[in-house]
Amino acid sequence: MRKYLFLALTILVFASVVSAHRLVRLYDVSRGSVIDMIEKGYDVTCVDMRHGYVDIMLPEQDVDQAALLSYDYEVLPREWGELLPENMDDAGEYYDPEENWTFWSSLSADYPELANPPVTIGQSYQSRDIYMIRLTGPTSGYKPPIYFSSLIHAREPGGNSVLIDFAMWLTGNYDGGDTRAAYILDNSTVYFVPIANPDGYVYNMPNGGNQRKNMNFTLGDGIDLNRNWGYKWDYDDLGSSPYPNDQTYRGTSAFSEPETRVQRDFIIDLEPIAAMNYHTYGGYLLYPWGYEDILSPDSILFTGWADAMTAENNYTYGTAWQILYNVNGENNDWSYCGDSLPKIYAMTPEVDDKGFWGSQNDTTEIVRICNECRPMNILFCFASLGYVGISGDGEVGIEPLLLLNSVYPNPVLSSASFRITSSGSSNVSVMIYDTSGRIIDSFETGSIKGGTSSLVWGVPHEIPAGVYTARISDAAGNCDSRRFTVMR
Ligand code: 0X9
Ligand code: ZN
Repeated sequence: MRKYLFLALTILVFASVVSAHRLVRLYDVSRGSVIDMIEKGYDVTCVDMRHGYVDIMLPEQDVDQAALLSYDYEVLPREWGELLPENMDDAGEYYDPEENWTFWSSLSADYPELANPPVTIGQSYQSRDIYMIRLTGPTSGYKPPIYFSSLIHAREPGGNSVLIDFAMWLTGNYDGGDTRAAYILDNSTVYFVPIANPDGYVYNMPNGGNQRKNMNFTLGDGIDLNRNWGYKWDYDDLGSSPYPNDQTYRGTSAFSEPETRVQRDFIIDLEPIAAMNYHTYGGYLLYPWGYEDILSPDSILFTGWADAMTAENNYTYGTAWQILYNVNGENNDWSYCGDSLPKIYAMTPEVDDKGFWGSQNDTTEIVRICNECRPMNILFCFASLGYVGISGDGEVGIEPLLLLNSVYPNPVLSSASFRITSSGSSNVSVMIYDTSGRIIDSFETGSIKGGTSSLVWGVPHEIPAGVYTARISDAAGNCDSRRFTVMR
């Protein structure tokens, strides 16, 4: 039976002329059948093995014929898969390209001490600017960069909404409001690349919204920018296609596309410690590896982070091959691999939006997805800054490189001894934070030998009794932190 189904679907796909499409949800599909569909070039838009369904995008004229097939299926609302005519000029409640520009520019006007005006980091295939926005507080010192991106897939505006919301939350809460915002902006530099595929996004406005790839039509209908990155590019054809008209077409070579080169060069220059590359949809939180059915050396860390990050929104977490399907030439794997720069703890949320455009007429739904992703973003920043002592129960151990073993005595009276273990010799810097995340003191050691040492800190007279956090970091970016109490 299955083979006839595939034959029928194959005919449907190849017989179709480009036109309106509909999302169709097929129930009770085995993982093997999903992989078959992907290999046959179907536009598989969401896989949910927890609930036993898969969504595919089909040309509108073929949807009725799909009803004849044996799957239990449902045609999803039209607005899940395309921009409705009334929203074709402005993406409805999502932010269209102009609204993005207005929002990100106004952020620097409204919060000049926190946000820079958008900065162009390069041009797309059709010569549109790809821009970034940098947010940070006025505190000085090394403030690790954390990277956020969205719309590498041009039909996934829900991720862009989440970035806009997070930037609003960070800036709006920096002074007063939620002290976690001050902690993040005082201790890190948060970068946003809100439209990673501007040509596709601009094209989608008057054209219904089904463009996922970039607009380089030299060989087909675009290149999947999330298959064009240079780590394990072309590893195999699972979830990455050599055929130019497939939705997962990887391009003629790694980094063949200007959009991926622009992000690559910016990231290499920036050396972020962590990245959230937003996609939609499904309600997942994914992390490396994607290219093969193996766990990364940091599996325990990713599992611990993801477990805590999804505590509120209940997103399913894991590697792409555990949750969805294998992918290669993908952004996260390249960011994490450590080939071109130190490892970036890169994760991909798949926002639980209603399909691609399902919230276009419903602000409350956009607010919902933003609300459910905001705690995930906040915790991600805290976790990547080493502030949260998350331990996971993943399968693979990681070797600690720098540990803050104890603060002695604790409570501290006039001076404290921080006992640390370091895997090699390096300078170590120590920062002391209060509970709202403000840096109240800091010092740097000379070169410390590998092994165990004690760093002594005299408590400044002016600091009041209370709970504080010491955070140590070395030149390689290893860090650890520990809380302690000061008594007077
Ligand atoms: O296929 C993709 O590129 C992503 N899914 S989407 O439906 N938005 O296209 C998933 C990429 C997952 N990759 C890793 N987490 N490594
Ligand atoms: Zn995507």
